[in-house]
Amino acid sequence: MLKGLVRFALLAVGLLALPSESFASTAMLKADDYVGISFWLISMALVASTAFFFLETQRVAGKWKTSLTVSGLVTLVAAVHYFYMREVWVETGSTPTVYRYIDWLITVPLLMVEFYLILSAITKVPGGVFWRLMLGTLVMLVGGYLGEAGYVAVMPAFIVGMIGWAYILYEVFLGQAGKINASEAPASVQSAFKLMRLIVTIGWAVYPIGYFFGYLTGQDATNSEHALNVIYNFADVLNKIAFGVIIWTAAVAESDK
Ligand SMILES: *C/C=C(C)/C=C/C=C(C)/C=C/C1=C(C)CCCC1(C)C
Repeated sequence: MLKGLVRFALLAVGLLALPSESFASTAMLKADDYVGISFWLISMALVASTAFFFLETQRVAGKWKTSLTVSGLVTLVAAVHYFYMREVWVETGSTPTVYRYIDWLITVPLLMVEFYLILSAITKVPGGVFWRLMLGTLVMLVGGYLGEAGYVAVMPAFIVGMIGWAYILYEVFLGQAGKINASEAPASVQSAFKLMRLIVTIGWAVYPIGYFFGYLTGQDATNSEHALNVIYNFADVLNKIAFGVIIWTAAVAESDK
């Protein structure tokens, strides 16, 4: 079972390398294209993280394996999207909004599942917690997409997105998820939960900042697109890779007891 998992992880990572190979023949990354380079670097970091999280599932206690697997899925899904996003950027010089949002639509719910899983590893958690986190995620992302894709004016779309995010924050700080953590979780889970919460507050705040610099400063289009992509890319390192590492830390600490 474990050997199978490892083989799967290695195969997945190997397959991931393929699309970037075939793309390389059609577009070259220029040495001064720092946005393109950031797409490239993060693609590689995501691939490496995926291998790491999958392999480390062998090391932790059973109830933690799912959390680490989900972390690996987040970085796997993002890595594939990053290959495509880099391609769009290098070939056309424009923002890969559709790929970005498809990625978020898959990975943000998976990150929300992590909150649920990390609490479920230590106690029984009502399903409502999960569904409320999903609802907030959908409102946030649909709002943002409608604005970025030009279906709705950027400001009202931004406000709708902010409302969805605020709802998620409410749930993890003051709602049921927060309460369960405070009353029932052991110290190491509490500290992981608090760190994850901090990421959803401070780490996620980087995205609306990116949106602001991308659409709301009145700067010329090229500057705005560069800012938007660099800021979003930086945010993904924090919120996908660092988030997974935090879960890994809690899982290892709890498993070694
Ligand atoms: C791995 C990808 C992640 C964690 C993406 C998170 C995205 C957000 C937190 C986006 C938030 C936004 C707002 C809060 C306001 C409207 C614009 C968005 C969608 C950029």
